[in-house]
Amino acid sequence: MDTKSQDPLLPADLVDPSLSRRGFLRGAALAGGGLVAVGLAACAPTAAGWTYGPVVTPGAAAAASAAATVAPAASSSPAAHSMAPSAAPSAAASASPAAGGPIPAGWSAHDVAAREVIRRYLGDLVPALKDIYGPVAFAKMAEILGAADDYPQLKEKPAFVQVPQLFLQDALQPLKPELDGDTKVFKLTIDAMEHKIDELLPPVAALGYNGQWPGPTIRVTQGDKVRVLFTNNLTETTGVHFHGVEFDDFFQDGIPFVTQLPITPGETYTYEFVAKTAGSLMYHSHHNATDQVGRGLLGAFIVDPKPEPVKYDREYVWISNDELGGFTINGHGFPAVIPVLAAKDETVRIRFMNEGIMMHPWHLHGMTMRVIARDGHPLGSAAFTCDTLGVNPGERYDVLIDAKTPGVWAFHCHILPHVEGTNGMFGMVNTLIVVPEKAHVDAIVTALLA
Ligand SMILES: [Cu+2]
Repeated sequence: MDTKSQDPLLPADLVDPSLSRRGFLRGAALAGGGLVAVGLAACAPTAAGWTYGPVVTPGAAAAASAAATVAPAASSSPAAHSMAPSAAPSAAASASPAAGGPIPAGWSAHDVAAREVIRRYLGDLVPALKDIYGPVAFAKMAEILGAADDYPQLKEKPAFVQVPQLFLQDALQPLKPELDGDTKVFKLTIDAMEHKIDELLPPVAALGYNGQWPGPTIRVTQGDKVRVLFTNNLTETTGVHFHGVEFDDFFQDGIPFVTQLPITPGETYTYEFVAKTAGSLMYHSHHNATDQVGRGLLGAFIVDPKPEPVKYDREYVWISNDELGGFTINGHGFPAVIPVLAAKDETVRIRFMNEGIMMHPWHLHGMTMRVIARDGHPLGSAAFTCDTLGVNPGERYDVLIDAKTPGVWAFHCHILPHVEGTNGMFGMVNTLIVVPEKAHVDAIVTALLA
């Protein structure tokens, strides 16, 4: 298995497999520039007067004083249990005029908080955008962000870099197997852990494979013999199901009291099967799953067909969840979500996987998605093009995006209470950032690592 070719965000020539944490930074840096445009052009809440109306106070001075006391979205939200964790921090932490400069006339606390989210998202990447997008576009971005205020986040790393779980990139990179003859052997632990959805929020009591949410990607080639050992470090029992696999032996299916006894605390349990089914699959708990999957026991299982018929330049695994921690993409809520980046004329493959309990319609601005596979199975002549793709719980969809138009493009769930609230954007928001040249990617990375 060539790990160099499997980084989800970067072309092979940029990946040093020995530097996965640095790889995370690279991945994060890639798309960092994009959020400016999200705040501006794509998802700016211009008339949030319905369910999540801004905390309106007349006049700039009043808005300024209200900013620090804006009520958490949970208090007014029908999805309160899920919204609160992602929505609260922008107002609670730093959306104050003292931290961000004067409040423009006509703004409410909502505007202050919404801008704060984008400021946190871009962090100290902002200066690097000048060389990427050119002076004219950069000037617009700087004006929109209020860069002249010299706000504190201009000197801080972007939110998605600050999340302590720097395992995120590791999670998106495949786990390296050991070889036992011609069998690929993966060893994982099942752990209780503290997990930060967003660096400004207190950690949640989560569960993870190898201490990660999502767990590390397990990736093999169609036809491989696969053995996966799970050591249960929890104080409760569990079971692991490989979702989408066509098993020869139903006792490998991972369902306690149907195909096996539960895996007890301290026990190491082995699953073994041939990866007959190619495509985007998953693995997750299938025991007390409402709680265990909702708390993070989930991961991607990718089986590459041999040969791979689909050509693409970059790849991204996109696992959604909507229970503990609110609305998340790969275990984090916006602005702590790593963007998707591509250079112009590249093709990006996204593997949507829904590990939550509700459907999420993923909507890409500015370009379309070519849907090529459902639940790992190629659609062939039934492939279709769309800009909004509903992904139900348990489903996986593979899409190709031709990054033909440079810019920053919002890419988000279109159930609006999952993405925008009183405190600005949160949760299931991401961006596709198309830069003019591959070299621009390196420029952002260099700025981020500096
Ligand atoms: Cu959604």
